[in-house]
Amino acid sequence: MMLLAVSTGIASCSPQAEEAPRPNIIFIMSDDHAWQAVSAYNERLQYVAPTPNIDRIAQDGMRFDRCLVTNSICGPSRATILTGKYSHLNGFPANVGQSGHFDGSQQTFPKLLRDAGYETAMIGKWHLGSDPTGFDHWDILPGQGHYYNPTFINAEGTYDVHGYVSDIITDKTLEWLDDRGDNAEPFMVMMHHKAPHREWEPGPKYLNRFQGVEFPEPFNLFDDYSGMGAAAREQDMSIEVTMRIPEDLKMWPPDASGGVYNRTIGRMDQQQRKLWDMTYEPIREEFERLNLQGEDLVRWKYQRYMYDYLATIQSIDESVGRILQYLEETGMDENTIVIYTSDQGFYLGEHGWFDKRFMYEESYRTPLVVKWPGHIEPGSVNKDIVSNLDFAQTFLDVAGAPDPVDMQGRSMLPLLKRESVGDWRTAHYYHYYEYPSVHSVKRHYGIATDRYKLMHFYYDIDEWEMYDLETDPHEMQNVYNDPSYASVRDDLHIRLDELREKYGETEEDSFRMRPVN
Ligand code: SGN
Ligand code: CA
Repeated sequence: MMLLAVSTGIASCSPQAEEAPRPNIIFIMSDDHAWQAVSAYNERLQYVAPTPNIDRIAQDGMRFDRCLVTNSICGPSRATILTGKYSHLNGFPANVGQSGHFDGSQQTFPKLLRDAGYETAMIGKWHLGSDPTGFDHWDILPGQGHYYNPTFINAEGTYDVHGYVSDIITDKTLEWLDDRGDNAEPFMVMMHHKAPHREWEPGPKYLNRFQGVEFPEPFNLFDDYSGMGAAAREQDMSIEVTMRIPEDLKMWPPDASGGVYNRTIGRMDQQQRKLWDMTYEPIREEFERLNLQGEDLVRWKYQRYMYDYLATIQSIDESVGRILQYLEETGMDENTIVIYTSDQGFYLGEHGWFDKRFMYEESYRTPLVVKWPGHIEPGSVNKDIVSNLDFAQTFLDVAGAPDPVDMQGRSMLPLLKRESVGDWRTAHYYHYYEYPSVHSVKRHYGIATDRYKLMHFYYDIDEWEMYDLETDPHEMQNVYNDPSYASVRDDLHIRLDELREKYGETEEDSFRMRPVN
């Protein structure tokens, strides 16, 4: 049996001689990395844009096939991860305005790990509006951060670093690990990447990675939403309408300046800009010559989108590879648990979309792979419904720290060890609040089981949608009013009410927890 030193506080944290030392935790998270864009989840990707290092975590450990988020957007996901609580309790329902300011005085898992004798660090994208708390060391990007020559903030102040953001975040993490030297305390480091967030700017090394590659289109790229509800029709996140050609697809005219240009490629030095132009100028010239319209234009935009998005992920995969290599070279890999995930999923052209927010599977589900030698069976796959709500309690359990009574998730450690768990959750609760706001996805909450999904777009339209993932895995046909599903629907309603009650959420919360400016 594996022994974990159970610590009750800093004073008692030194492990007994016969006990295994408590494991280190490396928690790698990227921003908007769709599970469809991890080749461990998507075989088709093996041939066009593989992610061998992320896949290696799955091969050496466990792949979770149904990790669902509580609220599919950046800050809210991060607040849930830190607190182990739903948005209505952690006070961070939406990215915008005052709602986008995390109350750092509340209980978080890094604070509890620190109390238990762990050294804690947070490096990279934070996006919670307030300074990090509970960390011995933090070095973060302000807000969304920049891809090229990014600004960082740490306890001493604000400064710029020359280079590409994913490489810099990795360098900083490796430096922090190196600087610890022989420190006997276990550590927990959060290496949180900005990529592959919009506007998907690839690093110099991967600018040409996908030249000549044709990416397979999703079959519902031209979805007309006839089987879905008003929320799907009225969003503002389509490749066709919303995706901007110069800003998102790098088709800037040579004399471009101002706005998005300044905050993105306008930050590059001459050498970086030269490499960039060598890639994009020929594409832009061809685009002007082709003068595409209608579906041809959407197809072209989709190809450009995939080229850039997947190229930013190549840098993420390289980063993961560097961390794994470092762990192996130092022998630390034996006693370190490595987690790779994203703050939520993302649309890669499914339903004609990019972005996230909806409870449909592409953005609701997030990648999750975990390795821990000797504890997780290599190549194992878990199909239970787990959630970013569970991360905090999992980390605490792995560290042997007590499980706080007020967290709302559950430790995944028994699942990682493949112990039989008879009463694991069979349904998951979701709630998205950020409307009106960018991308115009209407507020909704809902319940998902292994087979069904029931969603309520409650605010300003009051519409229900229900999907049968077994017969309709791409969620094209709302069956809420289909009489043959009446009993399933009634049962889902009951279970949804039960979950709302369990998590302490009321109808009033739904309306109260809105984006506040
Ligand atoms: C920005 C993006 C949006 C994105 C939000 C939230 N626009 O506003 O496309 O949905 O961030 O993203 S951009 O023009 O600035 O790229 S999140 O990951 O932070 O939630
Ligand atoms: Ca995000």
